[in-house]
Amino acid sequence: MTDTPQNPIETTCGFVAVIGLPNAGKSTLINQIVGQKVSIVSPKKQTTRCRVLGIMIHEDKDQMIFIDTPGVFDAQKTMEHAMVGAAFDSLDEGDCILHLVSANEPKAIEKAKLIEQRLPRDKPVFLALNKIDAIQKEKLLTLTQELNANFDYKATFMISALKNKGLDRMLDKLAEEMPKSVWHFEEDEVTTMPMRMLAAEITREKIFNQLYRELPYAALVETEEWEQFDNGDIKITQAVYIQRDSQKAIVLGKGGAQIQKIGKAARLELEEMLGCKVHIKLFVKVKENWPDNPENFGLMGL
Ligand SMILES: Nc1nc2c(ncn2[C@@H]2O[C@H](COP(=O)(O)OP(=O)(O)OP(=O)(O)O)[C@@H](O)[C@H]2O)c(=O)[nH]1
Ligand SMILES: [Mg+2]
Repeated sequence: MTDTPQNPIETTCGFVAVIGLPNAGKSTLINQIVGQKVSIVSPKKQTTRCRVLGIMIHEDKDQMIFIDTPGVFDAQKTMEHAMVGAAFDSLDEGDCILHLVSANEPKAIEKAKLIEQRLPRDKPVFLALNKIDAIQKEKLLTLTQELNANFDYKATFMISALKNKGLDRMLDKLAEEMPKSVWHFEEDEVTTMPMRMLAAEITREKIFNQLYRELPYAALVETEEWEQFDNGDIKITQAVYIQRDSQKAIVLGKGGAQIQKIGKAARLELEEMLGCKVHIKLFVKVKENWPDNPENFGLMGL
């Protein structure tokens, strides 16, 4: 027996499915754990539209693959059913489950039932109360007691994904649930999402953060071209699809000011991520009622 990290007896590797209501902080948590952005974040609900993997190595031994999922809500439209379906499918994939609840969610206990009724009884399920930085301590105790009365969680963690509080202890416990195995991914891999798609997601994040009302939900971003020049610069061309012609003027803004602002924010982040100069070109196009057509779900990673 050797002590190399890839010795199958010594290493573990497994999946942690992270499930919760929209806005619970799932993507924030996974980015914090992985140490870089793999999944986009916004203060608006239903930001994540598909399953995203965030991969990390714990204590040089355990490769933990976190599955970020779309928030669970009462789906009505075709696309919404696909999103919530992807979230529940992850329950089958996880070696253990982390149910993330925002401690400052109004009616958290009532709403958690939507998820609790679907949680598996045959594998370890953990509860994490997130956003403890934003709530009074007394409320946490009541929340913990009531949520544990409704489901038999293996343990409860109090965390702040944003402020990186309580995560080490949680990771130690989750690592104990990982099956003995060789690692499935290289040591430096953090996600399986292709760079073209991550770049499209970053633009979508800027849309979520800069536009209001129905517009973030009406937008779909696709990277159409990715070109690397001899000097190292990268040129990225993306289509921003919206549902109706009437939405075009708002996304473009006066004299194109709004779309330029979105492009600039995406460019700055991509330059930081890729470590080179990035040129980004965004084209706003209409794809009538795209959320109703499952043919478009591939573009969303569903
Ligand atoms: N105060 C505080 N805010 C947090 C914390 N974690 C996440 N947030 C904020 O909560 C909002 C939602 O975070 P996301 O990570 O996008 O939540 P999500 O669960 O992935 O949401 P969906 O993708 O819509 O399901 C963002 O504004 C985050 O900054 C936390 O620990 N404390
Ligand atoms: Mg998310």
